[in-house]
Amino acid sequence: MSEKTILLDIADGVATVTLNRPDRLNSFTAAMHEELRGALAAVREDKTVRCLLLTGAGRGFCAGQDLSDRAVAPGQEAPDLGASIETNYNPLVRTLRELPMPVICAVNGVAAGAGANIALACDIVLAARSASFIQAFCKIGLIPDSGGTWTLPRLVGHARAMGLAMLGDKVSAEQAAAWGMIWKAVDDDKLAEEAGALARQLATQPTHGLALIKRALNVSLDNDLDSQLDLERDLQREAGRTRDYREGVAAFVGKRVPKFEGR
Ligand code: T3D
Repeated sequence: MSEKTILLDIADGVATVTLNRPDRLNSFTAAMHEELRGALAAVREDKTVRCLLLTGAGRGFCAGQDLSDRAVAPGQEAPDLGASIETNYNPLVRTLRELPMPVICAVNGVAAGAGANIALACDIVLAARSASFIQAFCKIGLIPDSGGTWTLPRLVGHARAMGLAMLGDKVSAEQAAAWGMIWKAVDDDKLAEEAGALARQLATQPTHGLALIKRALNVSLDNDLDSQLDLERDLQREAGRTRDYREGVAAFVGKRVPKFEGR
């Protein structure tokens, strides 16, 4: 029987999803996309899950699309990459951005092409010091996808986004952290431990409130101040009606540690 290309483990309120084609640097096939969709749907359904942790097996995080079935013989029609993006990559990025819980990415090694931009679509990105990010698309005549042309300028500014997209240079984890592309770089042998601890900690926090923070920040750079103030008012109204808000205030006033339920 063939090995699963996606591993899903749920414990302590954390769903850990591992991309699992290490011999191909976890590059995506259509079957792997399908398995990932199934895993993320299970995560969304499971009411015990309050944080998602995404990582890769082996020495790479993800090398984007598996190019082995993209080679086209002379005279043969090229595959419809738009269809691939529409079916696979765009829904994945939308799911990560919209999942109503924190999504942590532990980038354990090279993240190239769509692999880089899927990592950058996550809410908090930790990377092993030996990991790197490569906008590899330009080297094969493509453009950054999986939200890269939207995410990169917002994270690193227009000049760096343009340089990265056109040159396809490798950005080290340290450089990515210094540029504000990711949350932080950590020692290789500490990545799993640190990302796991962070995920478990977030899974004890007010999940609904964190999901509202995510919603507000994900649209803020596209809103004017008035619209964002209105949004904050509406989301704060919603946050103020959660049990976790009541618990947070009660715990503060009672000088005790809060016990959040995620609703
Ligand atoms: O097509 C569509 O659906 C549209 C969507 C496109 C989205 C995209 O992601 S397009 C961009 C695709 N990705 C790339 O262009 C990156 C290709 N890979 C690389 O440039 C390099 O592998 C890396 C820089 C990522 C890592 O280099 P290195 O030297 O550390 O490893 P390696 O030796 O190149 O790779 C190890 C193995 O993985 C190797 O196989 P082998 O020789 O051991 O049998 C290599 O062929 C394989 N591998 C790496 N990336 C891919 C891959 N096999 C298939 N597809 C890959 N993307």
